[in-house]
Amino acid sequence: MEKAHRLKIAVQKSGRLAEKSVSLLAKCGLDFDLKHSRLFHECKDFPIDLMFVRDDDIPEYVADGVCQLGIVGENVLKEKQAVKKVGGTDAIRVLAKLGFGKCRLSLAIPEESNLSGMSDMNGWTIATSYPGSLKQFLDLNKIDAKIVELSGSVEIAPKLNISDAVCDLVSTGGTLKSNGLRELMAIFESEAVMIFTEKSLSASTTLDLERFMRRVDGVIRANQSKYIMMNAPKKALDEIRRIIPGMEEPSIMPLGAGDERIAIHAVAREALFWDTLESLKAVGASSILVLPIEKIVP
Ligand code: PRT
Ligand code: ZN
Repeated sequence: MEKAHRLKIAVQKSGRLAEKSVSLLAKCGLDFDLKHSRLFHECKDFPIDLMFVRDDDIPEYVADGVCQLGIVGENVLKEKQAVKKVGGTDAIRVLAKLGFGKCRLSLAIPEESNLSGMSDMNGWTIATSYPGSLKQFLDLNKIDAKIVELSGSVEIAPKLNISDAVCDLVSTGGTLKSNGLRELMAIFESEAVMIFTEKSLSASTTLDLERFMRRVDGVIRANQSKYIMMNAPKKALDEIRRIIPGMEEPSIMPLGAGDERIAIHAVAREALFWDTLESLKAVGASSILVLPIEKIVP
């Protein structure tokens, strides 16, 4: 295979992952001119080209080495690998979980269905757009059910008497609920991932890839972290360290002439929820500020 001189990355053209994928690349400092409807969009200041495609085709483009990188839901990758329709998808590596497009592939049944155990599903019909993943699950759990493959609107299948149950992606659960279905269990969790193949990678594109992935890691770390500042009684410091999840060694400055109160500045590696901030207030912290972080370079 001919070696590429520039990296190519496949991204969903329109849909749930499209905007966040482009926004991730922009946060990595990549500047694309997206005004024209071309297949490839050249990045002006980094040797990488963007290719907009349907999400279902992304594993294939990467497996074939047409693109060395792609942003796709784990659910799509797992399904392609399960049905083995795309040769070479086993050689695809997941370089990073990207923290968006989160959902789960779940089994759901009509509210009124009685199910005392998984074995009750023997002989059932299950509608899904994920036949490969569902078959793996059924085989693993030794359930002998029939799979009906539908390309969309899976949630209406029980009402139409096409199936006894469904296996579909769920995020809020609203779609299942409004169709009278109840979620039984998740087969797997999914989020958008950066996938990669070393096919067609040259020595120079290997270096570009390392540079690109360092930027992606920096953006993911920053998205997961917050910068927190507060004033607090000095004696509450140990307590505060316990309250803030993943707090790194904070900067501590004395406040005023006495040494009873201090200012604390720190990076928190996990989400800071309201109850965390309320716990900080309860131990005497005040003027608490939580700020987003744009980039983290270790
Ligand atoms: O046109 P193209 O083929 O590129 O896009 P698509 O229509 O196949 O996919 P799209 O844009 O709908 O989804 C792209 C990816 O987003 C999926 O492959 C998942 O990785 C991810 N994702 C995250 C979801 C959901 N959440 C999601 N909720 N994909 C689909 N859904 C659907 C689900 O199928 C169901 O119909 O939303 C409904 C359930 O949502 P809730 O919130 O009611 O539970
Ligand atoms: Zn699709």
